[in-house]
Amino acid sequence: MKHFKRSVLVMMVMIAITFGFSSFSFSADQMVLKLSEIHGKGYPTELADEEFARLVNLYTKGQIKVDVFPGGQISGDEKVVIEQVKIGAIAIARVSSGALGSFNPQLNVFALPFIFDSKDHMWSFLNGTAGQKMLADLAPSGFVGLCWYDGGARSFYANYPLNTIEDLKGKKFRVMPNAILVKMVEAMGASAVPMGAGQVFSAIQTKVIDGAENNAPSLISFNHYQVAKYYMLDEHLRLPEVLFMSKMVWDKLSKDQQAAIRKAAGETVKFQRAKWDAYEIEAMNKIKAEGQIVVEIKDNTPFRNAVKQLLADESPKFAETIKAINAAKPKK
Ligand code: BDP
Repeated sequence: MKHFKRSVLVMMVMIAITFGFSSFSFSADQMVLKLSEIHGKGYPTELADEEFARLVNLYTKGQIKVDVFPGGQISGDEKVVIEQVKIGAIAIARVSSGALGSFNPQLNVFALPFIFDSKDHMWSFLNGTAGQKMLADLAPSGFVGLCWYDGGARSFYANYPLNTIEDLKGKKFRVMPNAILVKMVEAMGASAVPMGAGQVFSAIQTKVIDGAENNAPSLISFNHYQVAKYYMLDEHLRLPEVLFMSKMVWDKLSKDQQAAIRKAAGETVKFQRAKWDAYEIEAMNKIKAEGQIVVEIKDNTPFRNAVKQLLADESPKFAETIKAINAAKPKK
């Protein structure tokens, strides 16, 4: 008996060595896949991750269990998480396309300010052929794109009053590590400081930076509203969120398991969008109730003008996609 136990153990260790990854583990007939999420429990993308996990378990009849690690437990820096997914150390992640763009340049079209007119415009593109093809085109970078989620619109916030674009001049704003986002902030007159989301709170608190840019739900999620009291709604970016998988891990699954994962992911999109729409309003109300000064920018022409040259320089790299984005504009 003892010997039997030992040989089973040896076999399991050998399997682990053969696969060489901690992104998944096996029990008798179950594979466990790790999913990294920067937001905490209850955030719209985290709820979607949990729903995805439930559906994967259901559709694979328990063969695959997805373990969600929320709240940046694996890393508060999505760049680090993406690197881990690339080498198969983490099986699945939900990140911002702004972070993933540094690994798969086609995604940087979303880092171009004011590329979408509205939420409807973004979704009409993402759900269309060109938007879905972008998920498939993650493959050469070592990823399998599963689905898009809503990430709302991003605006600037700071620890000093923000009312117009002029107020950005000479100040330091955090961006995700992405060359286009750096250029965007510079075009608007400020200096850009790329860093992972996990460092932003203390960077604002210690005045290493003056502010950052994000959607209202993230200001709550990361507690940034506590250290940056001024929020200027210029809505310069709509960066979709993306759920994706390590191609190295994907390639080890059976065709049926792959199909089950795709089906599960596809079914969480509506779920996430509904959670997002409700939480976007709730988060904005909470921020205001907590005393944050929120300024609506009624006419964002000065912001659009500031990035005209940047768009002229960068757009040719994404000509085909931009054509599809323009064609997806909902008819007025
Ligand atoms: C939030 C995204 C999150 C990013 C974060 C950021 O949901 O995935 O990590 O922005 O700015 O909106 O880094």
